[in-house]
Amino acid sequence: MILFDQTDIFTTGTAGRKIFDLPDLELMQYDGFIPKAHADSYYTILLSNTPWQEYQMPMYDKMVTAPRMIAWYGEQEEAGETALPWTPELLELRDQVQQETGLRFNAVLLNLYRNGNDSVAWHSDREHKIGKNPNIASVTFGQTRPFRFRHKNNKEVGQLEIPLHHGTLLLMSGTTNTFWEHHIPKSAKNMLPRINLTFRQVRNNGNSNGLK
Ligand SMILES: O=C(O)CCC(=O)C(=O)O
Repeated sequence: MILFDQTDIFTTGTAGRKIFDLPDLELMQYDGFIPKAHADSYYTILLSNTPWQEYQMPMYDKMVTAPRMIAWYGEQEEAGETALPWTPELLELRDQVQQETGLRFNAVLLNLYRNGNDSVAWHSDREHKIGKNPNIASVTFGQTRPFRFRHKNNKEVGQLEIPLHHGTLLLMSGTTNTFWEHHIPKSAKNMLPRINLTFRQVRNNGNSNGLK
């Protein structure tokens, strides 16, 4: 069961911000957080100026190339040696996210989904380095892709599907990542590139890279 079309699962917060009313879930969705003209400009700059990298991830007993490209930014003391230094655009975006959420973030993981073949498998963001019940602020540019959530042990709650649009902010907090998993499915449709930024609060353990 996909819950997105059920209007009773969210209440409208102030000025277009949506809060979802589902167990163990703390999500705030703000479409149009970055207005279109600015979103267009960030999309173009991030797409062409980011040193996108493929990376290897464990799958069962072997390593496979992840179906997306990534870049990891932050202060090296906090985000680890692999972190790239903040760029002016990423700092601008971080400021806007911090102002909206009232939270502070010290690292950001950029994901590039080149086309419909790129995806992210079901997972939750619960690595040791971002702590229990992390606050994660996601900003999307480019192609709208559905972002799906499923509860890990309450099977009576259906899947939630949120289309993440160009300029949308999604804040995941509280127990969301403890009780829910999320993923971006592959699509057979013709899809343009999508960039997603997840701003994170990482611990100073010297070897974080934000990757699952
Ligand atoms: O691309 C997205 O919207 C989500 C990315 C994600 O799940 C992650 O970086 O952990």
